[in-house]
Amino acid sequence: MAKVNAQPYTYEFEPAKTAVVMIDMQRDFILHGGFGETLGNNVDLLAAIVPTAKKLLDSCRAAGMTIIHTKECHRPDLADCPPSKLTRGNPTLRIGDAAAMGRILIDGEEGSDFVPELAPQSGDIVLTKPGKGAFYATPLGDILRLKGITHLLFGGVTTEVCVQTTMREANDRGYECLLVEDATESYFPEFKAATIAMVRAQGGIVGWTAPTGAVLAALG
Ligand code: TIU
Repeated sequence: MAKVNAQPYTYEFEPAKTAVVMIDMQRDFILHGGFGETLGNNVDLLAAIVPTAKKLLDSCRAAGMTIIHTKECHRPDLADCPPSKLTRGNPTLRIGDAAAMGRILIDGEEGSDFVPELAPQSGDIVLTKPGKGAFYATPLGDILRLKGITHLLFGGVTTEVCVQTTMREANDRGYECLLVEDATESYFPEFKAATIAMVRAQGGIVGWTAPTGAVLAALG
């Protein structure tokens, strides 16, 4: 049993029953010219966590843990994109529009792919998702059940949108969840800090939080 020095108290997990869920480390959110930038965000903040996310994935993969990567993206015909998502706000480009890395957030386009440093490795599981949460309209729940997974470690972007939404979905489904503090990032540092605080408040109402170093120390 691995024991992580976490907040609000020690998080224990069996590597064989634990998956790392790396959320949406896609070029469209992290690199210039993608969806994140069209929403008016400074994407450079997100690129800074790539080496840490890679260290977490590489170490957990070496420990025999299940690795799951998610991608927020849509069908080329946009049939799985709610009109509300397509039209909300005032972005310079909308989902499906042609941009520097292909059509914005469309499956198969360069921009919807992962940043090269975090490309999935042999044995990793890749899921596409049309929503912010990774359980909605995906086989994630079935995959975790079939693999006997009970514990989930979360990283990726953005902390308060797709990561927090998925972590809350998982918590309500009975998974023991830990947010890896330095393997997740937001366009808004104050929203990241607030998410970490609210996850572990009230005795861990959504789960635990810990830095990558504490997870790696627990794996030995
Ligand atoms: N993956 C994810 O968080 N999608 C978003 O749209 N996030 C924003 O913060 N916009």
